[in-house]
Amino acid sequence: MKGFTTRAIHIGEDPSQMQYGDVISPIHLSTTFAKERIEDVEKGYVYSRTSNPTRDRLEKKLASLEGGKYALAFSSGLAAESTILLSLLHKGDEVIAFDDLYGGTKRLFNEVMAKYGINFKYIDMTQADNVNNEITERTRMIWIETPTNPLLKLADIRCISEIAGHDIIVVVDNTFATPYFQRPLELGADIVVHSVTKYLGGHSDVVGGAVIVNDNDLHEKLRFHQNAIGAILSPFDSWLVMRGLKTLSLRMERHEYNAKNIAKYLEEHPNVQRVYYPGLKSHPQYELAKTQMSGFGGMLSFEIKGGLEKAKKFVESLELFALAESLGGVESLIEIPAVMTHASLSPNELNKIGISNSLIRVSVGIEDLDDLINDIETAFSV
Ligand code: P1T
Repeated sequence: MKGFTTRAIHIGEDPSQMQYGDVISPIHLSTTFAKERIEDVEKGYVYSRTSNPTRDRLEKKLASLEGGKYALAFSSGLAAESTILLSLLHKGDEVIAFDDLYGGTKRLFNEVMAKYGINFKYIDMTQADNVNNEITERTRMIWIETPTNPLLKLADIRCISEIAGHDIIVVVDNTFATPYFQRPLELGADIVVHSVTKYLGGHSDVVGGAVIVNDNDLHEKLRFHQNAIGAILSPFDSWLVMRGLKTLSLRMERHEYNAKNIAKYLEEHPNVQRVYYPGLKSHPQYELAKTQMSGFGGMLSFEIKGGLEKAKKFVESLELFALAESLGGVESLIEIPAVMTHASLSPNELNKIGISNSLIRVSVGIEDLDDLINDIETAFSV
């Protein structure tokens, strides 16, 4: 098999398959595809919700990068998540989920899916044994984010997949690590889900989601529901993600280099209480990070001394780090989860998970490291 970057560039872009020998695949905007006579067998495409040549090519690229057989592209990460849940769960089923998850994922679980009789149990998955203790005869799915958003906790994918066995579906949200640094299917997970909006798109210009699987039966169910529910990625957005993926490996190397250095810098800073980054030796799961991931990624969080007021002042004083939700673009972003990305959680829940008012989350971009550190240094002194 060819290397990761070669596949990221070439899969789905074969000039010999293109009408004019295009080196990059064109955008197929047609919503429908004609045939000559009623009884003609279609040329593979009928209607673009069901399948579309541009989306197909993106799906092939995504499958290859995650080491999966099949990928499906959706209009957002949450659309991908909703389709997984609606395809595979029934009333009365139970999902065991990591207690530290993107706030919007928890909102989908608690405020949408719970209405249809699906039960969600949240646990600390940093200890795989905790999963074992929670499994009942109603458990159908285990939902993992690793590293988590926003506390960068890890779950041991291999160990939890072994605990789950054949009957419980293990889903891993691989948004933070990306397939460049972590491939959950190779570690035994059944389904990988992504917010493509983040590193895979990589340029903060497309909202999208993806699901990747190996199993034929799971794929059939998901493919049916992708069409039946209809939350698909548009041809133009599919094309943008294909373009973004070609530089994923280069971007991730630089994101990681910058994040590692900023994490070390923050760890030494007198205004900082604590830094959360899986690539720091002080991270409680540093050893797991080294074996499960081939790199530590570009996301980090830290507690600033001085509470919410100081946190607000700091994030508002930065020049290069945009004060914004989302992550994974080439530009650096910063936010306060308790009042932004995770504001849909109650103060009680935030407290229980360990998301304080002075927690700041950073999506470290690929700018010049010195400029980023100078910007942080200036904001600390304001
Ligand atoms: O925003 P959307 O493309 O629908 O993806 C949802 C989602 C799923 N999983 C993870 C780990 C995520 O971080 C997200 C979206 N997160 C943000 C918008 C954020 O700022 O954290």
